[in-house]
Amino acid sequence: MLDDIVISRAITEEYFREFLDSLESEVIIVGAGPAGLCAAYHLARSGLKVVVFERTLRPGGGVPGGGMMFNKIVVQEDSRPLLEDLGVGLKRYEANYYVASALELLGCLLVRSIKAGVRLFNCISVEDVLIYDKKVAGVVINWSAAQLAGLHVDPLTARSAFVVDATGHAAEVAEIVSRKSGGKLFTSTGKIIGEKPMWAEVGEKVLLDNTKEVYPHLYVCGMAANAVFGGPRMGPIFGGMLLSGQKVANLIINRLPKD
Ligand code: 48F
Repeated sequence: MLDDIVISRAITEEYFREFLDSLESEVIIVGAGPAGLCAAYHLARSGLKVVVFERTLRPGGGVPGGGMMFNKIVVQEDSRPLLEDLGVGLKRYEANYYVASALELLGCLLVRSIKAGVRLFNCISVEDVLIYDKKVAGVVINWSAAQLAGLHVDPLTARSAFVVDATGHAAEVAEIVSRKSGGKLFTSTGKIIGEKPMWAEVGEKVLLDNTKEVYPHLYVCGMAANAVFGGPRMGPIFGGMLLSGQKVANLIINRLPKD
């Protein structure tokens, strides 16, 4: 026998048990694209409590679209160990170029991060931040559906020791902090510099340097890092996104015990 109400109660109770337990954490990651998911996986694997908020119904950001909806991605040699660790099959194309299934990468990122303990909430948008004593201390969240419908719904909050902006090209969290702090980001202008035109070689090269703290207790990774610090975009090569996620995780892991 199956009781419709037991099914509804199971979903509701389990969702809100996890949600309540996620209101305070060590790291909140905004955006479940390749950089955010890779960061979440490495942070959770090191034993930290990690919460990811993703605006859309389907996590993965730009991964499943591959290049122009051709669902393959390219990665370079230095990111190969990371993909192998995730369990993603790679096909050598020519020296320093490997091709992978975009969907397999997304599947592996999701499975590995959730099994490592990441709490991933889709359909929730970050619309603001908490700033206590000039440090980012968490995020302000709302149902994406409420935003899409234009409903006047007040948000809720989630607190964490660190926040990571992994929102991609728009660098939404850094943009909010820049606006609300009066341009106090750790960039040359204090504001978002803005991404430069496509150039895979340079974009991938500067990405790891740009992956860092951009305001006290706010880090940027992935395309958001190049957008904030003025690096070029790089299109459907994804090695840098994954390495950037891993780097931001290591920066936070090395810092947490001291704070
Ligand atoms: O855009 P996205 O895939 O960012 P990424 O991880 O990777 C960039 C590549 O996809 C590609 C590229 C490759 O070289 O250049 O563009 O840096 O993933 C960002 C995720 O963040 C979500 C968004 O829906 C997407 O899934 N997101 C954006 N803003 C918010 C958000 C927000 N305010 N709240 C919650 N999620």
